[in-house]
Parts: sequence; C-alpha cells; structure tokens
Amino acid sequence: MKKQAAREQILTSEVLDWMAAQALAGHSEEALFQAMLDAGWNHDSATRAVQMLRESLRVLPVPALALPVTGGMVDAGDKWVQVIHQSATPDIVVFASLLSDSECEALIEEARPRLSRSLTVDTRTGGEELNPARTSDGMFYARGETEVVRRVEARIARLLGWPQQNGEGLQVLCYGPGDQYKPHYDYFDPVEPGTPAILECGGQRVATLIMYLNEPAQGGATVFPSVKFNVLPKRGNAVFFSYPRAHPSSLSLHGGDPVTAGEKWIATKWLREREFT
Ligand code: PD2
Ligand code: ZN
Repeated sequence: MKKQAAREQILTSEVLDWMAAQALAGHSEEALFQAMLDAGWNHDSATRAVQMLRESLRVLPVPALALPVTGGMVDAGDKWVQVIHQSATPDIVVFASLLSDSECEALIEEARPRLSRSLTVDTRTGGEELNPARTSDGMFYARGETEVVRRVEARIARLLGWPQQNGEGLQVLCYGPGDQYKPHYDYFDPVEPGTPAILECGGQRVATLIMYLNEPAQGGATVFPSVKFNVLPKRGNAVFFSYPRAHPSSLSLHGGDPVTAGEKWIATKWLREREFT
C-alpha cells in the first residue's frame, strides 16, 4: 500500500476482502492495523476496519443436520425424509420429499394472491429496495401463520436442531420465464452501514433452506459457483446450506439460474443466530 497523509477512509468490501485474505493467510490483527496506518489510514479508520474484519470473520454457531442418517433417511418428527446429497465446506444438504405435494400446493395457493415484485433488504439503509438482481415475485408468511406453515416449520426445526423462533417467516417466490436470482450471499454484509440495524432483531443469517414447490419446465437450477454444485428444482425437495462466517470465505455464494420455460416456485427459510422478532 502507498504511503499518504493519515486520513479518514471509507472501508469498502474490496479493502475488507484484502484484509480478510491477509488474516486467513496468517497475518495478525496488529500487523494489519500497522499496514493500514502505513497506507495512510488514520487511527480511527484503521481501528474500525480491524473491528469490521473481526466481525466478518467471527465464527458463528450454525444449524446442521441434527439427526442420524439411517439408510439415507432422517426422522423429521412427523415423517422420514431422504438425504440425497451431503457435502462440507460449505455444509450443503439436499433433501428429497421434505414437503408433500399437498403442502407445496397449499403454500403456493395461499401465497398466490399476496405476491408482489420481490424486494430485498437494503443493507445500506436497513430498509427494503427493488433489486434488479432478483426478478421474481414474492411474499412472506408470518411465522406459524397457517396450519401447513406450522407443520413445515416444526419439521425444519427438528431436522436442523434450530429453534423455530430463530427463523424468519417463510418467503415464497415465483419466477416466470427469464426471471433469475443472480449469485449473492444471504448474510448481511458487515461493511454496509444499514447492517447493524438489521442485526438488532435476531443477529446474522447463518443458514438457508430453499424448498422447491414445483418444477419449472426448463432452467431455474440453484447454483453454488464457488464449489461448482447445482441443484435442480424438484417439487418437495430442498437444499440447505450454512455460512458460519459473514464473508465470501464461507463459499456460500449461490444464485437461481434463469427460468427458461414455465414457472418456478420456492419457499425459503432463513435462519438467524438468535430469536428473530
Ligand atoms: O431460487 C433459488 O434457487 C434461489 C437462489 C438463490 C433462492 C435464493 N437464493 C434465496 O431465496 O435466497
Ligand atoms: Zn439466496
């Protein structure tokens, strides 16, 4: 880094990524702090940068498959569920028939009249914004809102050993032809100014469960570009993944490929560190 007069610095994701790469390569916080000062950062900006680094590399407890897999099956309380894929780093589990056809139907039909163009949480402000990277329609169920939602939430809590209160309400999304969800991380970026306000209710997102409510005629795979793994949408199936660090080193980058024919319906459950209110 080039030497300049000490000054206020804006901490960008790029700078944080550079710091994280150094930290993960074994450089101490003290060495990084000194490198920031040497590069012309003032004391306060460099202190804040090191705090952000600590926040984004903090290892959080995450949900995981909580039960023994016997002959490829796990007991989810009210039914047995098949595990058809398991991999580590990131922890990814694919379930077959987590939901029944009638549960998928009910989630779609109760969501349909309530759909509107999807918004995402704006981490700059803590509010919500239209997101061009996500061209689907969506809605949120309140936690425990319907009998089917309660049944599905109980099943998820048991499978993943994570309290129901630590989950956001189920989000249902409908993608039409051409709609997609470009690759992104589901955690809230610690660098963004709106993130502290978002974390006040429930802490970080630590894991995601995407449940497929139907099968698009073509396209719409969920993709994990960092680990070159794809999941094809199949009604009732689901993909779970966790991210113990709110940082790209979690390898949890994922997206929804464009739907090229038909519609794709999913329900997503995001799991938080603590009770989500
Ligand atoms: O629809 C998907 O496959 C998808 C991809 C990426 C959904 C989400 N993210 C999500 O709901 O966070
Ligand atoms: Zn996502």
